Amino acid sequence: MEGAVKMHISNARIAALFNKLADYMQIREGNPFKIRAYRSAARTIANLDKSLARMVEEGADLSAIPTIGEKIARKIEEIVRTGRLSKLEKIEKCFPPHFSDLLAVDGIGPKRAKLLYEQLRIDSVDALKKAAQEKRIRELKGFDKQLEKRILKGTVLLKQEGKRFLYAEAEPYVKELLAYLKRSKHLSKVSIAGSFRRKKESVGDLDILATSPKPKRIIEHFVRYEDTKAVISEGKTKSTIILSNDLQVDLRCVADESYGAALHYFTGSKSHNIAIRKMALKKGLKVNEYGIFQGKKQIAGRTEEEMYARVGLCYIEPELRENRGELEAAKKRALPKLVREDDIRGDLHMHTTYSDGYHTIKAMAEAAKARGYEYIAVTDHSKHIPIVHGLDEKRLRRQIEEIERINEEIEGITILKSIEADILEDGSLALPGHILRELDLVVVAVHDHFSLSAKRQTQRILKALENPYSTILAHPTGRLIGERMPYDISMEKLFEAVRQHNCFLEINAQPKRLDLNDIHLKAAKEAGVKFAISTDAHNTFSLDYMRYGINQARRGWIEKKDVINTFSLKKLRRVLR
Ligand code: DGT
Ligand code: CA
Ligand code: CA
Repeated sequence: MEGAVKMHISNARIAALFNKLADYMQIREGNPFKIRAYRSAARTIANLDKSLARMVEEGADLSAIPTIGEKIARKIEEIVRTGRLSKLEKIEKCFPPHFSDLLAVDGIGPKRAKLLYEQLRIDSVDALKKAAQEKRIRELKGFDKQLEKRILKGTVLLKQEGKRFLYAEAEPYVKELLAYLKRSKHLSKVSIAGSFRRKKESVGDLDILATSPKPKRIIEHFVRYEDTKAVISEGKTKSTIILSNDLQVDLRCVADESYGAALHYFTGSKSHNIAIRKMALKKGLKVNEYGIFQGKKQIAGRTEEEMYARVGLCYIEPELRENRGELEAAKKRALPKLVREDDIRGDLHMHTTYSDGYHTIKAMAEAAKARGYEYIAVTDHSKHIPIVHGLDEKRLRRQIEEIERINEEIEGITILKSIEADILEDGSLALPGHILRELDLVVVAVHDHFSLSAKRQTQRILKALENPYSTILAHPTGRLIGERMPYDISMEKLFEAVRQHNCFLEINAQPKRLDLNDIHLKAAKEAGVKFAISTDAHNTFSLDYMRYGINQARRGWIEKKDVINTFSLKKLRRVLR
């Protein structure tokens, strides 16, 4: 539904090329420093919040990015301009055509790939599978029966490098798995851990923690889960399975007296854990997944609260455990009181049959009322984007009249008149002031021209916020998780302008958007910005996306008082003035 976008090579693709180059160089026993440099560059690139393609277009100095030197910068430019990396192509020519596929098999790294090729002439995944079935791999130096089994499994189940699942995609599996595990009579306690418990927007895999007097029985039950595609490992207290959709699930069983310690350990994040451990060490305490120890004596571990208390901290919510200042705040008893789903009194971004929504205004209002809301804003698209059947002035006037009529009839909820007005390329809005002034609020949004330079994109959005009728900037960075990078804008200038013009930033709750993200949210809050958490629902069901917006807000340290749709209608109207 978005306008024409220039296709950019993604950062993920660039990172993959460097990793592949490093793999090949490792097989050929190339310079280990260079190999390490390519790998660390790949890691940086994959985590970069800015499109390298766009930076190259703008002539930015890539070597200013940490871990990216002059030479790598030039290679990135080559990839962006030609789509290819000649150094990789040259080295690839020295190998059979499907050789690099071997590296996507669980258990095979560059060293083993080299050995398999030299000793057994294995040059493809098919050849590898055949050799494993014929039990020829176990004979090789450094290989054994166990590894051969693992490799055979791996050939059926190729690693999907870097594939992550949206939180919302993983959510139904978490529910089902926990319910399934609870059906075992040997289970005492169970909890999801890992990035899912921290409510991260995407998860690499699922981590589940259980306690039981008979862990072996729990594992046996776990590996029989019916949606399982492969059992990767099945130990006495640990097991890993792959679900039919390729989602990996790690299960860990511990004793009851270690439940809190293990839950804390497996919830992470890794860098939060490391920071806690360091802090404890200064007090002469040792922290691990079994508990907190003073010498040999366990002094905590049964609950997470106890773990935090023992190192001198109050309880830290999982969403905050990213080592972004939560330890310091917990020490000072200054942690934020995070916003909750039941603080929400209304939803300020949704579509109806007037544009590209599926349900009528009335149906959306009834559904919102059923969720206990006091108000909603109807924000159909403006006419600018053709596909979404946006409103022109005439149709918006008709909608305004219909909303006024419904508000007369309906009890217990108020429909606010609004629009999702397009921000045009020059920063003006798609509808004129004399109609916008009749609305209760105006949501403004960018839906095209994503690749403007940072300077022009920032000016464009700032100009839109200067419009006296603008209220909320929807999905402020335009990113689509895993699909489209955020557009290039100066966040500092944005935050400043939002405050200056008494506007608000949206936390768009669509699972793929979650825009602003957690890091920007914290920075925006520190800059004094207030927010609206909105679902951008296109039907009554997706009003339930609110919880994803709440998750992201909590990860960004956002409190109830920072969110305007926690206000009563009266107070909301006051801040909208
Ligand atoms: P993901 O799966 O990539 O979305 O992220 P996480 O955070 O779920 O990471 P995962 O599944 O690799 O590990 C689960 C937790 O286990 C992690 O959040 C913290 C803990 N953990 C894993 N490796 C280490 C480690 O090397 N040191 C420490 N302290 N903790 C670790
Ligand atoms: Ca995980
Ligand atoms: Ca894991």
